[in-house]
Amino acid sequence: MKTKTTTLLSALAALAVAGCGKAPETAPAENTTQPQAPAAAAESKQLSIYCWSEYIPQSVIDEFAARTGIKVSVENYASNEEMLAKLGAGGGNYDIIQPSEYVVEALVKENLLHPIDHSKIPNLKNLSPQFLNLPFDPGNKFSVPFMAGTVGIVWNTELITGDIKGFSDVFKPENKDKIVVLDDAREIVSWALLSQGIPVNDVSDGNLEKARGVLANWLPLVKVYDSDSPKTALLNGDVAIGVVWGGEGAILLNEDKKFRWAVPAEGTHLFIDSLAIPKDAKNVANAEAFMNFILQPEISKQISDAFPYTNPNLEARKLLTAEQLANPASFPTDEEIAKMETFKDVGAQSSKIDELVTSLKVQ
Ligand code: N2P
Repeated sequence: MKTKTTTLLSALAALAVAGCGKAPETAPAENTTQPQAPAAAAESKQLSIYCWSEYIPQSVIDEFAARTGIKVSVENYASNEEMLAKLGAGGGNYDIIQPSEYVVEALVKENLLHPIDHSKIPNLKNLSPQFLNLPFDPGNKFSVPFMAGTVGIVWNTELITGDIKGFSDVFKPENKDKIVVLDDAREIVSWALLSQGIPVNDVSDGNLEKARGVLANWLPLVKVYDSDSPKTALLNGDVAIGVVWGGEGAILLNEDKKFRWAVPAEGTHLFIDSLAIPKDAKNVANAEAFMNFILQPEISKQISDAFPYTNPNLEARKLLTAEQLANPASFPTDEEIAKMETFKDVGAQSSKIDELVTSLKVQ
């Protein structure tokens, strides 16, 4: 379990002060549309990636390194807030980060991202228009969609017998100490808001108080908080039901027929996680080469094979099996998606969201 000591807002403020005075040392751009061509990085053969855990397979990193001669270092985080805290503390010197939609929005507002040269990323054409040009980054000037996905409920039918439709079926007294949830304050608060019919971005003080009332009952029932690998507690029988990332649910469904998945009836989060380049990145051309690389259909398919989220790459989807495409935790239906919400940057309220969950977790 991770303890968050820095909120989204304070991390952004620290990042604005610490991070971005330096001019980026962009490698000279190579005028090529060849997806496998290395970046022309005469002075640098390095790429430093800071990404979510269990999201970019090592085989994909190794293949990029082998094809380009670029040495790649990878570090992982378990939440957007953890990533921002590290950047804000001056750690890293990363060339690529992997923020969710509301964090792209916040980083763009604070002028903390490097614009992306679309001429270096011809494989952008493979992406579904559904995931491009969204309000958090109009024109995708600063972000390239990596994976989308949802948060849903997965349960072990050998241990949970009743029908599960929504959050109210998970957080019931009889499920005490049988529940795993994501260790992510913004997610947890969104479930409580949705249970009250409140849209996930309406985080006024009054609505957060309503969420507090709900979570004061829910969180004492939770046994495990885990954003890295919530499937583990379900697989080893430590818990019976969870609210987890879609890709984690999809792996469980593939693993054992005893697991079942539901998109919460109250509504849920549709996340869009993108690749972005911090403003002070040293290896911009290499970062753009990596973005173009992962958008190749065969590479993107490898990512889906390992981490079965909602792949926004339509050419890659053509390479997936019917079974992969039919996994309800990987690919929600259009009808389900229509009921989901993306998160927006909520400014100063983000600290209150973190504090709310932290205070209830420690009780
Ligand atoms: C991958 C985590 C998914 C991130 N392990 C959800 N925003």
